[in-house]
Amino acid sequence: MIKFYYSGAPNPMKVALFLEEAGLPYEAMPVDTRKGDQHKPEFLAINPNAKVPAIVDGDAIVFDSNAILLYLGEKTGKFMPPKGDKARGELLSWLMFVASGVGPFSGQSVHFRNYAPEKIEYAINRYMYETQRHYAIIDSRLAKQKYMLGDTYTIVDMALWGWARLIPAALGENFWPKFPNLKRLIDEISARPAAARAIAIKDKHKFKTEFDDEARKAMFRHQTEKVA
Ligand SMILES: N[C@@H](CCC(=O)N[C@@H](CS)C(=O)NCC(=O)O)C(=O)O
Repeated sequence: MIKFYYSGAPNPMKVALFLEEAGLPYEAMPVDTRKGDQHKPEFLAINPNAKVPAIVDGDAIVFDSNAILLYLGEKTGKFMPPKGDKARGELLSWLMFVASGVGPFSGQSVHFRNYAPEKIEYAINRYMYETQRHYAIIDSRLAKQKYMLGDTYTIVDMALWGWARLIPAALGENFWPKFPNLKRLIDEISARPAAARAIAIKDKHKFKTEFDDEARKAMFRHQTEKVA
């Protein structure tokens, strides 16, 4: 059975959505990143990058949310676009666009808006600018088609859902009306029973909720180690 190392954060939730949508049997393995579980040797042996999600599937170890989606999509044949070079090209392009653009910029935007000890206007503006620029590209694509790859709900939509449902944290409450087509897709996915089950996984485990010094030390290690 697949072991799914996770927390309730956006990247693990993409994988939780796939596992629930596909009906794959899995064992949820909590990694409490606010307590520093991600730095324990037993987890580093699975993901040397000390982040969730990761999966162990027999002798295969896969980390990084979008890599896991691709691995599971290829393994099961589910939530993948129709076969063919054109569809494969689109799949890889948009999956990497979400992996290298939407995710990191949204994450940094959330960080500088909500967690950085000082409000640095330059950083906030840069990350908000890039985040909304990425979502605007997606929104105009979704004005012309139902899902990211056309008529079929795929792993790219799941990857997008992980971060886009947190647009209020990354950009602010007043940004949703700027992306009506993206909102339509995220609302549709969030209304799926599998999404509700994915979000509820974390209720089976006791995760730390306070964001205190211990959490800051575990998740923002740059605050205690100067490299510049
Ligand atoms: N590129 C990775 C990023 C993973 C990542 O940043 N995970 C966050 C949760 S969304 C995490 O583990 N944070 C804990 C930490 O940074 O210590 C992916 O897509 O899986």
